Amino acid sequence: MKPAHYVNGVFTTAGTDFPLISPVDGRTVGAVPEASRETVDEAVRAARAALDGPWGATSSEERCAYLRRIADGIEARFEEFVEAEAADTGKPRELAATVDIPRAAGNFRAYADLAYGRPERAYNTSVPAWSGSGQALNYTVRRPLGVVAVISPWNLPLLLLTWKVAPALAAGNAVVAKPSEETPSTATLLAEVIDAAGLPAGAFNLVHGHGAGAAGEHLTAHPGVDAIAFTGASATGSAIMRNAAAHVTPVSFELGGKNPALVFADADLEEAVEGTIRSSFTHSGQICLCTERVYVQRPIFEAFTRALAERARGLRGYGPMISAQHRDKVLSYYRLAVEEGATVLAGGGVPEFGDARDGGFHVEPTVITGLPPHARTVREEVFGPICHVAPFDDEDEAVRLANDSPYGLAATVWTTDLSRAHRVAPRIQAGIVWVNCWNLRDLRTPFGGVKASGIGREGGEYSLDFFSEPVNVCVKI
Ligand code: NAD
Ligand code: 6OD
Repeated sequence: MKPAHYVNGVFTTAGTDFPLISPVDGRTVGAVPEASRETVDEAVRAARAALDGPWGATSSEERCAYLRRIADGIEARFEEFVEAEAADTGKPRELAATVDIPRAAGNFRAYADLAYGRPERAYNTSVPAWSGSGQALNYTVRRPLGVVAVISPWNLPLLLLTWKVAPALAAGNAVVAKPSEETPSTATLLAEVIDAAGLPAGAFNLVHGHGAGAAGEHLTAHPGVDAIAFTGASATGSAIMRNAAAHVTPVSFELGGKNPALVFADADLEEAVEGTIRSSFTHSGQICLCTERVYVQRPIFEAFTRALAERARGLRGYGPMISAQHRDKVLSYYRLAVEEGATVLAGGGVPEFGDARDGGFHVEPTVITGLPPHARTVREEVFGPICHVAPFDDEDEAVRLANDSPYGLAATVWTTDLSRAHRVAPRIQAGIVWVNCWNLRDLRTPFGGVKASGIGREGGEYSLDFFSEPVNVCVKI
């Protein structure tokens, strides 16, 4: 299947092709059309027309029914989605089959449930004598923002695309989506599912292409776009914000992280080690929620670090970095860590397979220690399978180290002391704190980050709020 744009209900491969490269073995496996400025314009015009046409006239019930049909459509083509996601990202098939694709369908179901019958507030208000006395009724309705641009990254391509598309559609917006240039396939399948679900033309549009100076920038700088929902790197967020400023376009940003794990001496050691292996190395560290800084209370520092490094050395079946460029960036941090004085306890290099995978973009799961808090490797997001382990003495120091970061997305706390968990969690400057678990998701909860990790919250009502505008109606009765 060749990735295609989907504009105004029509699939098109207009534009110059760029190669689609398999991260598993480095081979070119396809071609992707780069959307021109004209194609982006056309998509934005189609979205506007949909709002002025049948899509704009749909009721909340009708939109929720569409969302459920889309979820059914994803599930009906489950295997195709799994294959495409695993091929584009190189992630283990099992990960795509247990996380990415079920969550993509789950996003549509969750927002169908949340948007349907969403309560609206009403207030009885006394009318002052100068306005005629009596009562008034104030009630608040929410209306869609209009044309919403959705820009998503390559690490969880369909999960993160649908995480925004589902609530945007549920709230009645028309969407123009641009997935990452590295991972166009499941977005194209999604467009096919949406087409088959019978959404009015223009309600959902898809354009492929690059970011800076290309389709992504054309879209987010477009005067016809009423809001931008973006997931990706913090530096890209800044660039998008500069363009959005020209039209005061509202943004919701889910950005980078340098997430800490705090392991207290009273933690269940095995559980904390296994949990940190998962939080640092799932999808080879290419999840924004992954742990890259591990702080361990001194009495268990040696035992924890030894066990973590041993488990990391034994990891098998992990996937590659998404691209040669990203592999080179991750390896440059492996080298920088050593230059900065780190001791490498596990990994640090490139695995050898003796087969076609040697042409791919694999790096070893890596555990390092011995760096000061100001080292670049401890402060900058690597977005690969690496974590730095450092000791701490008490709770205050643990919190101070966790917060000593330009980022603030997620944190994990490992302790069997419930009081400590409740004391520490709210002191951590992050949008999400997991205690004795990691990446346990409930789609109704707020999701997002502080500092350089984002602007706003998505998830549940938070997404529906972002993708709609409250309008208060005051009726004198
Ligand atoms: P990226 O910022 O390079 O790209 C993300 C998307 O933005 C892509 O679709 C890209 O084409 C587009 N883009 C790039 N430059 C643009 C520009 N100037 N204008 C408009 N669009 C532009 O990110 P990536 O490399 O795809 O993903 C990795 C990054 O994403 C990491 O920093 C990671 O932490 C972050 N991330 C954050 C979350 C979260 O929920 N907070 C989730 C996943 C990934
Ligand atoms: O689980 C989610 O809803 C979510 N937004 C995950 C983000 C992961 C980042 O890579």
